[in-house]
Amino acid sequence: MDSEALKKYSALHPKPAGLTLQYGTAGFRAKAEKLDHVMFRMGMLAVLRSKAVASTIGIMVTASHNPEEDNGVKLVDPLGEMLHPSWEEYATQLANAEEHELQQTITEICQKAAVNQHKDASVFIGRDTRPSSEKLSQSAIDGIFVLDGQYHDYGLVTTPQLHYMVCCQNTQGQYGKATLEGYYEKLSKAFTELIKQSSSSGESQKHLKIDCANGIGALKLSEMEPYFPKEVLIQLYNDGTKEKLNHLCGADFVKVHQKPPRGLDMKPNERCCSFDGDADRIVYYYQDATGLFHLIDGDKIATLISIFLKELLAKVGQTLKMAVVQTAYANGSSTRYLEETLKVPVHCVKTGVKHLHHKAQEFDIGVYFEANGHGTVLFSKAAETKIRRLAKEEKDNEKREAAKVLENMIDLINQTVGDAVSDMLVIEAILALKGLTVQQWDAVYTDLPNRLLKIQVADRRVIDTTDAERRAVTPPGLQEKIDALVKKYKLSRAFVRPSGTEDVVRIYAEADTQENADALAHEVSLAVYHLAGGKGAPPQPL
Ligand code: 16G
Ligand code: ZN
Repeated sequence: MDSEALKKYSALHPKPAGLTLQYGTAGFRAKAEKLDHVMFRMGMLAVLRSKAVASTIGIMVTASHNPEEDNGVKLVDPLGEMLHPSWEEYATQLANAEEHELQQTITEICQKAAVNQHKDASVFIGRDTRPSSEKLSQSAIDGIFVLDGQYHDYGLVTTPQLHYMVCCQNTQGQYGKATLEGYYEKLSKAFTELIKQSSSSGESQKHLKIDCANGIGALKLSEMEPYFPKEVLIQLYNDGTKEKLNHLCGADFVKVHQKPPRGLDMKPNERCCSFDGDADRIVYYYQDATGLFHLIDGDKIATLISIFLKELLAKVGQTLKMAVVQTAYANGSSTRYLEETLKVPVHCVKTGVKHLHHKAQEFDIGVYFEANGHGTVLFSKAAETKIRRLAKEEKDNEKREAAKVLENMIDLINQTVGDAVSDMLVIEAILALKGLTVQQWDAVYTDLPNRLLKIQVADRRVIDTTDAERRAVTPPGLQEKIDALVKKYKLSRAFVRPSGTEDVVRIYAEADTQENADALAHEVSLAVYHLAGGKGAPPQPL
C-alpha cells in the first residue's frame, strides 16, 4: 500500500466530522451528500475482500426504494451473494475511521481477515439512475485504484444484474456470460422456450403494464425488448423521463400503501406490476370491476412458483426436497396454504435477504420471498444436474418434457438474488403455461387483513427478539403484553422488531378483519411506547 497515495486520495474524499454510519442489512444508506468518503472506502474494502477470497467482488451504488436524494452502497460476494457478515463489521470500521486512522484500520483488517496484500484484486462496479450515483461510483473507483485493484465499470445496471455478472465471472462462465447481452440472451432464451409450450391465448392475457418506479428497470427492460419473443406485450410506465425516482410509485410504495402507483393508468382486471428503484423487488396487482385494489405480494408470488414447481416435480417423478423460506411478515394465510394445502415445508427466518438466501441453500429447491416482493429460487447443484440429465436422457416423453420446463426455469431464474426482471418473466411464463388469469392467481388464498406501523423510541436496541423476530425477549413484559393483546382477536398474530434500515421500531399485526388488525397494531404500538421508551406523544388509533 502506497501511504502517500492513500493520504492524497483520502483527502479528496474527506469524512464529515462526527458522522458514523453502519453497514446494515442493505449496506450503507444515507443522504447522498454524506456518502462520498464511504464510497471511496468501500472501493478499498472491495479490493481487500477480493484479495482475501481470490475472486471478483461487486460494488453496487444504489439506495433501492429510498427517496431520490438518498444513496447507498452494497458489496457483492463471489457467487453473487450479500457480503459475508464477518466483513460487514470491517465495512463499518473502515467507513467510520478518522482520516489519520485509515492506514492503521486497513492494516488491522488485513491482519484479522488474513488478507495477502500482494495478491491481485478485481472489482465489478455498477450504479442505479440516481443523479448522485455517477459521482459516487467514481469515488469508489478512486478507492479501488488507490489499492491497485483492477475494475470493470458496468455503469447503469440493476442490482441483480451486477450480482449476476459477479457470479458469472467467478464461475468461469458456467453461470453465464458476464455481460449485459449474456444476461439478456440467457433469460430470453429460457423464457422463449417456456412459453412455446403454452396454449393459452387471448391478447389481454399477454398484456402487462409495468411501473418502473422511475428507475433503472425502465432502461434495462427497453434494452432487453429486442430479445423478447414478439408475443410479449409489455408497456412501461414511470420510466424516469418525467418524474422522480420512487416518488409515489414503485414496489415499496404499492406494498406499503396497498394502492396503485401514480402514473399508471389501470383499467379493470388488467395485470400490472411494480419494480422498485433498483429492480430487485416486484409486486403484482389489479383493480377489479368494482374499483377494489388487489395486491399480489411476494407471498403470493412464492406460492405461485411453488405450485408450479411442485406439479413439475410430480410429473418428473422426482422426490427432490423443496421448501419455502419466509419472514415473520409473511401473511398467515400464505403460510397456512403452503403447509396445509400444498404440503410444502415452510421455514421462517429473520428479515433481510441474506438470511432467506442462506436458509434456502439447505434444500434441493429453496423458494424464498419476502412479502415486500424480494425473492428467488435456489436449485442445489445436485438437483440441477439431475434435472438437466432427465431433460436430455429421459425416455418417457411426458417426464422429459416436464424436466425441460424445469431446466428452463433454472435458466430463467436469477439465483444470485431477487431480480424483478427475471421474476417477472418467471411469473408471466407460469401464468401463460397454466392459463391462469391474475384474478385466478389472486384467488389461490385470501390474505388476512394486516397492518404495519412504526414508532420511534429513545433507543430501538432495547428491543431484542428471538424465534425469527416473532417474539420479543426485551424489554421485560413486552411479549407477555403482546400475547395478551393477540388473544383478544380471531386469527390474530403480532410482532415487533427494531428496523435495520431506519431509526424506528416496526409493528406488524394481522387479524380476521381490517378493523381488528388496525386495533391490534395500535394496541401493540402503545405497549411498545410505554415499555420501550416511546418518543413524543403516544401513538393515536388509526
Ligand atoms: C433491506 C433488506 C430487505 C428487508 C428490509 C427491511 C436486503 C438486500 N434488503 O431493504 O430484505 O426487507 O431491509 O428493512 O437485505 P427494515 O429492517 O427497515 O424493516
Ligand atoms: Zn431494491
